[in-house]
Amino acid sequence: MLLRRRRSSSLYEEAVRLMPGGVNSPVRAFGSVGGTPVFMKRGQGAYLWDEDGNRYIDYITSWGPAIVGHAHPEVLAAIQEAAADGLSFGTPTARESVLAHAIMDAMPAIEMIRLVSSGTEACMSALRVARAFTGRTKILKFEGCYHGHADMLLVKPGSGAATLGLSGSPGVPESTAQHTLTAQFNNLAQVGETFANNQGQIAAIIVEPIVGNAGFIRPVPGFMEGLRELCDAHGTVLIFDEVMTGFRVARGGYQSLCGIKPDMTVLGKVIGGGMPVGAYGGRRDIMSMVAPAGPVYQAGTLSGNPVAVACGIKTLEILSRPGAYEALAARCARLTMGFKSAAEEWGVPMTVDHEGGMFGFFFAKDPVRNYDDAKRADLGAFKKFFQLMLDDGIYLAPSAFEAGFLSMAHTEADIDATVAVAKKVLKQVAAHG
Ligand code: HOZ
Repeated sequence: MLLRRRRSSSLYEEAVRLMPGGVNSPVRAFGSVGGTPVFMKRGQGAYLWDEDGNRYIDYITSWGPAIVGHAHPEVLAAIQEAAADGLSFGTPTARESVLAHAIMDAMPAIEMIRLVSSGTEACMSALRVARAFTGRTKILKFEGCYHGHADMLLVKPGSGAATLGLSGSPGVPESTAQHTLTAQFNNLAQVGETFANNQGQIAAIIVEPIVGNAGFIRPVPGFMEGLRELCDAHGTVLIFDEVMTGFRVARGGYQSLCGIKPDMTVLGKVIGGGMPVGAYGGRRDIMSMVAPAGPVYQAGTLSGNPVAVACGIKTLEILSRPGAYEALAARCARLTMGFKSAAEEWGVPMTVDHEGGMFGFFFAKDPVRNYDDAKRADLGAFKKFFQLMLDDGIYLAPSAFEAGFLSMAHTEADIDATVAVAKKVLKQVAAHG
């Protein structure tokens, strides 16, 4: 099946004249996979329909937030009910505490929380607080991890920058970037050396506990434990960026699976259920630094927005129902094993992995443990796979450096249909060489 997308093409032509690259977030531009971005018009459950009326099984789910499926009727009702009372007041509202409870019940390491409007905002705010708490300036992040686009975090970032092959960004002052140290994910020895070379200077380590912005890369056994020990030994704040993994790989995020308690946690995506909500939180002594309880300033007109918060509350409530995560994990396993066995059938090297409702795959023979490994995977094979899948109605992330996300609306039949397409497509990828 070759889908025709005439209207997407003309909308894109117009958009490139209006917006940089025709998009409002770089990965959407299909820069590394080629072709014209698909302009989506409507989503329902596990599906998206584009402006030309083509239907796709969606494996991006808005990059994670649409975990209960697009346009879930209960979520829509909650939003409508909140909206009927007014869109934004710039005052405290009762719902904010309801969402705070829902998050803190699932993540006991969060003893106090601040709601913001995006993951970027949450990450930069958490780091400001960590710096104030420790009285130190340097931070340590991992190559290929993405924590939003704040200046200090655009150093060897993943996501769109990795997709475009950028290791940083012009416009970030050297005087800012110099305080950001980097190490290879899963390389504890390198982290240890970095501490040794920067004694008493590292305020925080920020890490995606499963990397989702350089493809899907899980930590090797002992890595997270090692980070915790090093942070304890050096008085450094350990921040888990669970924007992707929070309420996605498990209700309590990756921290509930690995049993490591971070000092701070950053959230986004699922907690807003598709509306702009981010959050940062953690130890009470650290969070008490935040204004007006403490001196660290951070504010936002739309923080805790009533409609967005209502959307998040209902999403988390649906997710808390029995069997939600088991079903997500079972479908992810079915999908990734389906990809793997199809790849094996045609002799295409592929690694796959998943946790809860998040998955990834690389066209690689050996396990991918870090960003360097991810860059060595066969990006040409990914590009071919992506394009052929898209032309057959399967919407995957348009970058080898992004993860995939399933929703509760994806049925076994959706997964099997996807695997059937993948089988056909991988044969062509194999023929392509
Ligand atoms: N940075 C997001 C994924 N890691 C992409 C967001 C978007 O393009 O919507």
